Amino acid sequence: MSPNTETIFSKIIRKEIPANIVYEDDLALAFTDVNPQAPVHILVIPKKPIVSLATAEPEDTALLGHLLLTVQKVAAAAGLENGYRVVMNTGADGGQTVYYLHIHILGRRPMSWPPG
Ligand code: DGP
Repeated sequence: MSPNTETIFSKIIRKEIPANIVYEDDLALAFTDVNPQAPVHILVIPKKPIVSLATAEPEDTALLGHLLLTVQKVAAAAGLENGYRVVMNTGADGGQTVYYLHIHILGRRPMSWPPG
């Protein structure tokens, strides 16, 4: 485990700081974003510390698939039957600010393309 995976999200996993957790299982956690960019804005993270998509390893293949199916489950539970956007900001140019792999689920407003 790289020491730079110790972020605010690690503290949320350990329940050391509060978060509005909407889903949890052995491998993943989902909670609402503190700075929502849409009426529904949820983050899905692995419990295994991974810095970003760019540093995920082949051994994380099943975990990454699990995270995407967690997105599907969480989005359905949030009532996003009309669709939603899934975003993984990766690295500096990708706009990543928290260096702990996370998937944004954004919903309940029309999305534009290209993203900013
Ligand atoms: P990104 O730019 O992709 O690294 O997005 C990080 C997101 O994390 C950003 O939308 C705000 C959210 N965030 C940062 N700190 C906290 C926190 O302490 N609690 C919650 N719930 N969300 C946080």
